[in-house]
Amino acid sequence: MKKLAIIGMPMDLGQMRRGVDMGPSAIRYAGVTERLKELFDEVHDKGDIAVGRPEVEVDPVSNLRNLNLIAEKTELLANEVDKAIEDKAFPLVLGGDHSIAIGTLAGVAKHYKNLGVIWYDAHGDLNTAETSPTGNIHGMPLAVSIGLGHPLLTNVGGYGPKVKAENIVIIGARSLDDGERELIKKHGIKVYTMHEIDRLGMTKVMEEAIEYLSEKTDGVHLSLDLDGLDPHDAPGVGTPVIGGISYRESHLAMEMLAESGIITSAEFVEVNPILDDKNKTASVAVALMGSLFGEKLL
Ligand code: HAR
Ligand code: MN
Ligand code: MN
Ligand code: MN
Repeated sequence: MKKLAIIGMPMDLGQMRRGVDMGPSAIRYAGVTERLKELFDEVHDKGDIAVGRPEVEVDPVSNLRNLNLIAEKTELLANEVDKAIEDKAFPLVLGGDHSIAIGTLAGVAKHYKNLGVIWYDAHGDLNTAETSPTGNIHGMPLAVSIGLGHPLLTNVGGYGPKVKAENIVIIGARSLDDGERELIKKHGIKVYTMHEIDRLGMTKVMEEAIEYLSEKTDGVHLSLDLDGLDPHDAPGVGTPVIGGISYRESHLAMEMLAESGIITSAEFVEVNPILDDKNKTASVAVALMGSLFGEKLL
């Protein structure tokens, strides 16, 4: 019995470009439910988490923009994700900027002793208030997941850390801040930058990543930031970085994950329809979800 729970997280508080809160609508408009209905016995769209339209918090001292709001809203997401898993459904979260991963992981990780994470992204999202050049929390969720950052964020869900650094694989990185580089070295986080993807090819990268994670984890969360793709293929994102992963390579990566059977939860984030070209990025997200869940060409 394969059951899918789709959860929308319309939150844009983790960065400063408005519009990414419309990501879940754009992905639904691109036909997510219809597409995935073919691949599951049951697909339930749980609607959106009630983020509302809160006034943005201004706290010039902390270098953590919207800290309290993000802690509060991601807690709501964590509860919904937790419920989906208890209901034996695969949780698929639609973002929203990447700060929503704080909530997704809080809901997922309590169900696994040794959760693995694939972080498909141009960025490391490993900043803390001390290292962040922007104060934007969407640049911090992976650090938060390993217990680094403000306690209001690391304790979402009432526990932490969520993930061990050695259970993380970052794929597609090409824009890392100095503090993030240091942290990657210090914690031995496995990273396939664009250099390794060019050099080894996506097939080898995914084979290695899958082998690395399946040896030691009891579940793997895929956190896919659409800016991991090249802006030519995914233009509707707030922080595009040229030289990214192609649409085809991304399909291949998703198909290999489908074949491996290791993925137990997923989120697709940073889709901003205001910055997009005729909903292209949302459509790309839906096509990749198709491959992730086992869609075949023939
Ligand atoms: N590293 C930069 C920062 O911390 C930019 C982060 C951009 N993040 C995302 N998520 N779009 O990957 O602000
Ligand atoms: Mn990201
Ligand atoms: Mn990113
Ligand atoms: Mn395909």
